[in-house]
Amino acid sequence: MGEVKVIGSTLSLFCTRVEWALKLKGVEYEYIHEDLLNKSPLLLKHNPVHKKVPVVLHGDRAIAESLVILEYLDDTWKESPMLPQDPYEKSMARFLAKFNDEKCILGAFNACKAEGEEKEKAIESAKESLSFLEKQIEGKMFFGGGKIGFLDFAVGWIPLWLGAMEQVGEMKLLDAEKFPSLHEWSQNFIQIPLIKEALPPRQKVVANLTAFVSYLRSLASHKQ
Ligand SMILES: N[C@@H](CCC(=O)N[C@@H](CS)C(=O)NCC(=O)O)C(=O)O
Repeated sequence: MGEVKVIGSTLSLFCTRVEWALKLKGVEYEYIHEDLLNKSPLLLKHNPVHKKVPVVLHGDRAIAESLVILEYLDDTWKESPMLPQDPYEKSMARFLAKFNDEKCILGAFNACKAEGEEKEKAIESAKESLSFLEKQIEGKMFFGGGKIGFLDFAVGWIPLWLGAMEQVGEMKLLDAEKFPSLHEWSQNFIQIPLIKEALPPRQKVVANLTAFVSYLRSLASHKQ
């Protein structure tokens, strides 16, 4: 099948979802740690378009973009399928994963870094996006039903990274009363051994995010 290598950064939620998928599939892999402040020729060669992690190398092939990688892994290793078989269900899972990345993660991050008047608006907008995820998980154990899969890994940033964003941004987004199902899913998800095993330490995620947010805020204040 060819050797599998992950070019990644352990503090990245996008890289962590790829590790979860590899572990679920029981695929052995080598982890190549990328210094995002001084990107390696290997990363630039294999992801010249975005220059971002994660990149998976499978033999002589390179696959970039975490959601694309999850689909590649699912197509290549058939055991423990992550995506639904039904075409409509599959397209919904893809749609929601994209929505999660573009609206929920970005919305929460924007709320985290926002200050002053913009903050309340950004918080409301992030909560509105999260409420769509809440509807998807209502009455279910996992997003795809009874088994962990593609959407759980996509939304898997919530227990750790959303908590870190709340801490750094001094705000609350995932209120247990407003989002009971998402909150419960999040608590259960983080207890699963496969998930726990690949999670980076919370303090490191918080420290990294704190540095990144203050860098972005200082850039913004110099522009004014
Ligand atoms: N849409 C991409 C996002 C990947 C991404 O944003 N990776 C970050 C680390 S969390 C990165 O490589 N940042 C380096 C940079 O932007 O220069 C995916 O799903 O893989």
